[in-house]
Amino acid sequence: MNEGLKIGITCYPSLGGSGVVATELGKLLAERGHQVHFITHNIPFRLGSSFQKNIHYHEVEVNDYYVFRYPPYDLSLASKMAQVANLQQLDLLHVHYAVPHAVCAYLAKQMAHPDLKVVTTLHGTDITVLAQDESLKDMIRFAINKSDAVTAVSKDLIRETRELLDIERPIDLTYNFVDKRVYYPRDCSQLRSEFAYPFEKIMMHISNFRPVKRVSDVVDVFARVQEKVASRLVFVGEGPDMPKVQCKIREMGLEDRVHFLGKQDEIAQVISLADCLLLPSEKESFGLVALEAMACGVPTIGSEAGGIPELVTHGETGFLAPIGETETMAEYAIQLLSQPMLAQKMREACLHRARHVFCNDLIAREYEKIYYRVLGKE
Ligand code: GMT
Repeated sequence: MNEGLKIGITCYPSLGGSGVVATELGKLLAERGHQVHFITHNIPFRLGSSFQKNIHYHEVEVNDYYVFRYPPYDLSLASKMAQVANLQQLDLLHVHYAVPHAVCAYLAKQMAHPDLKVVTTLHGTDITVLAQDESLKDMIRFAINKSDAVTAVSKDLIRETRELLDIERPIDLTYNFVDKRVYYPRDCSQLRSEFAYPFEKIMMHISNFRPVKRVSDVVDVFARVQEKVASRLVFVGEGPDMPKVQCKIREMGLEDRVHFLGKQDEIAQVISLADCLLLPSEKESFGLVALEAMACGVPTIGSEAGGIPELVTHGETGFLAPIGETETMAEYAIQLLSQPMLAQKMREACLHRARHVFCNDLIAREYEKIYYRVLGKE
């Protein structure tokens, strides 16, 4: 049995898959007896405000000194990381998202005690979007190469990191995970009646409505499906493409069949309402929301982008089509929503796959193995 570790975690604390994964991992590690120190500019939203054993929070305060045109958040973060590492004698910093977190961790390591290690987890757009920016590319490559271990959330992201940044060092695969105590099919018969008649099906899309999510494709798919299957579309979340999507829905005369729930905290409850999730993204290193749906027994119909095919097994736990092929996606959705036996089979396959392949304990152990390896305590 290995000893408990002292781990600093830095992530984007607001809504977003990388912040969710980092926070949930921190909570799991704390339950497993490690001392976890979140070092962020706000309390991560998934952390909650109640006291949790083994979890500590260190706020990064940015100095707004009058000569600064731009307050230097990155320097304040690096300095705070080093301070916490020294004061708490952290074993390692686990940073989520390359920019600026892996760069700040490198700087912190130069200032902290000599045994401090840095583990960087790549989540997606830090590579698929930012690493295409020539002004950031060298810095991202530098931070990745200087980390003691690097993990990425899908094989596809590992491949893309190697290709885009010409990186040869080992990168560990650490899939996203769900906590089976939270994500399971919830009873939502009462809530369901607020959105749909008993004979109607519910299709759902959950995202931050960024252009990479191709939310307009969701509307195209739904427009075709509702001509053949009595159904409703429920949107959860909000973001930059929301006005465009609302306009499209009005133009297509679908507003009576579409519901917008805005941002929601109780995703397991909301997702359990759905008969299928739509995820037609342009880029998606993993697709945490499809895993959350899977764990609640809800199949995904989506694109073959990025790591989605590693999560959703085509024909077993959902259906996938090339990016932008909304007609094919609609055909799959009609098949799923109109064949109760297929829907039941997929639901069972979803529950099985989520519990056995992407379960929290399994992935937490993978991370622990990496920590002990970099610390030479295998
Ligand atoms: O998908 C988003 O827009 C949020 C983004 C993030 O950076 O928080 O999510 C990324 O990380 C998640 C957790 O690892 C992955 O499940 C998402 O697929 C990934 N998003 C993209 O690659 C677009």
